[in-house]
Amino acid sequence: MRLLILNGPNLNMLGQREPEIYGHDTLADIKILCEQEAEKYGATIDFRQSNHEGVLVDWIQEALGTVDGIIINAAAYTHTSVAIHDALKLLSCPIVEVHLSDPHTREEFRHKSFIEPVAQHIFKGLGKDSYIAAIKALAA
Ligand code: CA2
Repeated sequence: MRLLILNGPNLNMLGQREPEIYGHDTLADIKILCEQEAEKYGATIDFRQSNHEGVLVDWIQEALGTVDGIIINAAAYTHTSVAIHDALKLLSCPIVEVHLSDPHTREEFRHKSFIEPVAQHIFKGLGKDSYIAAIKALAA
């Protein structure tokens, strides 16, 4: 099983600000945890981050027919990106939306998700465990 894990803007800064919301782990820490979890299921992961919407769209398009599942934390693009929504819609593999925090308990502008309509599962508010839950869900 090949899993693509995509991370959106500013997540490369994790662990440096707002630990009360996002925790103390860096994205590199989360990548290692994901690799360890994936190994339990014999899965391989390709873990990426970009601050650029078009790059995320390119990566989603490249995933067409080459991966068995996508886990995506689109960060702020979750709430704005029709382009990422449309790209994800092209895929036939399962899509899992993840968030470290629970956007629904935060500012109103975070309540709308353009990923939600195309996702089979959503894990949010669990910190890094949202990613682990997503890997488990895809492995199951
Ligand atoms: O909770 C999540 O995972 C979010 O996707 C994180 C996004 C936010 O826009 C979404 O509403 C919810 C923000 C990522 C910002 O990353 C930071 C990294 C370091 C320090 C502070 C924020």
